[in-house]
Amino acid sequence: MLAGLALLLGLYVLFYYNFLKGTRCRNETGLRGRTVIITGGNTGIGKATALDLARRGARVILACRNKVRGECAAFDIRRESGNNEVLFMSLDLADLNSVRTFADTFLRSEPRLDILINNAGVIHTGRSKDGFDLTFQVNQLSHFLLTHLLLDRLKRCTPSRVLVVASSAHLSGKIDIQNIHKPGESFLQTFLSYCNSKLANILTVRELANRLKGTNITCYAIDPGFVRTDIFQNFPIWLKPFLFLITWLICRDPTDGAQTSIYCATEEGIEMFSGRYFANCRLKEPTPLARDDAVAKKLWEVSETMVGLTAS
Ligand SMILES: NC(=O)c1ccc[n+]([C@@H]2O[C@H](COP(=O)([O-])OP(=O)(O)OC[C@H]3O[C@@H](n4cnc5c(N)ncnc54)[C@H](OP(=O)(O)O)[C@@H]3O)[C@@H](O)[C@H]2O)c1
Ligand SMILES: *[C@@H]1O[C@H](CO)[C@@H](O)[C@H](O)[C@H]1NC(C)=O
Ligand SMILES: CC(=O)N[C@H]1CO[C@H](CO)[C@@H](O)[C@@H]1O
Repeated sequence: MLAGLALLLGLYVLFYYNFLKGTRCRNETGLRGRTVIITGGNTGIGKATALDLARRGARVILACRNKVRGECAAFDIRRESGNNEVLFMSLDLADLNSVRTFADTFLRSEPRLDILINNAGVIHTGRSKDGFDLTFQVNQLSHFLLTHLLLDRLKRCTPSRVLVVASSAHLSGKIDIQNIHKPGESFLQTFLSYCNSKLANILTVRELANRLKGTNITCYAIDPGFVRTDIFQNFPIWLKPFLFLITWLICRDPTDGAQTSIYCATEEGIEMFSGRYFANCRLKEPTPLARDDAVAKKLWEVSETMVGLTAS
């Protein structure tokens, strides 16, 4: 009995280190003089990413919705990295006006932007200030607008990069242009909306890369793996025991979950893979749907209309 348990534990440890923990970004690229924006940088994968980039000497802007949580995280990261250039700026992705205000404030106060990391994400039922499905707006639409508003600054600071933290949840996503933005009511609808938003993230990166050909701005979509973070906090209570088990058995910690973001932000020589999807610090093929250029283009156009960049 005891020997059996020990064997199981041993197998689990082997399995964890070989398959679940993921790959470390081994690069030592320094980022002194570079400015990074990371949305949702106050916790989870975003905070772990921000800490690593701060250690490399970057000036790091944590774009977060909550001032207290944002300032606390900036304080932690300054202390742990020894880098004083880590600061909070207010950004609520559930409100397109807040996205515009953030971009204005940033562009007026910061001369550079080298790396934009669209990291924040939620799985939350409800409707945004602008009337869209909350999950879809936070994860996709607001980041789409944010990227658009900051593009000129990225152009002035080439070579520069845009990263979008997507997910393997895109496997269950679909792009139904007529309905994708409509608020869902049940948890299941919200979960599917999350999957759709992550598929939309990958398609947006694909289309962005096409539009940015020849500019020396490159972009990458990222699958961080299963990571132990607050993202599951809005799941229904009856799912919590199951989730608890899953998170402790198969999830990596946020530092391990941040490695592919760090890789795509710092690795030299990946520019030719602009527009592609990365997992475990390597290229990965997403589903065929996520590689459909016609859908990517259509989604881009409707996203422009939804965020008010073109008249409908
Ligand atoms: N964890 C996983 O297993 C997993 C797997 C695949 C992909 N991902 C992706 O990884 C990214 C980071 O997620 P995480 O796992 O680190 O989750 P997390 O710990 O819940 O962090 C999410 C971040 O997004 C922020 N955020 C939420 N709503 C926002 C809004 N309206 N405006 C601005 N910021 C907002 C949160 O701010 P508050 O602290 O104020 O809530 C938090 O900083 C997400 O895009 C997620 O989809 C995660
Ligand atoms: C892009 O970078 C290359 C190599 O540094 C440079 O030769 C080229 O002029 C740049 N192109 C633009 C549009 O900045
Ligand atoms: C420490 C380390 O592994 N650095 C690597 C960073 O990336 C470059 C280019 O891919 C490699 O040549 C370095 O060895």
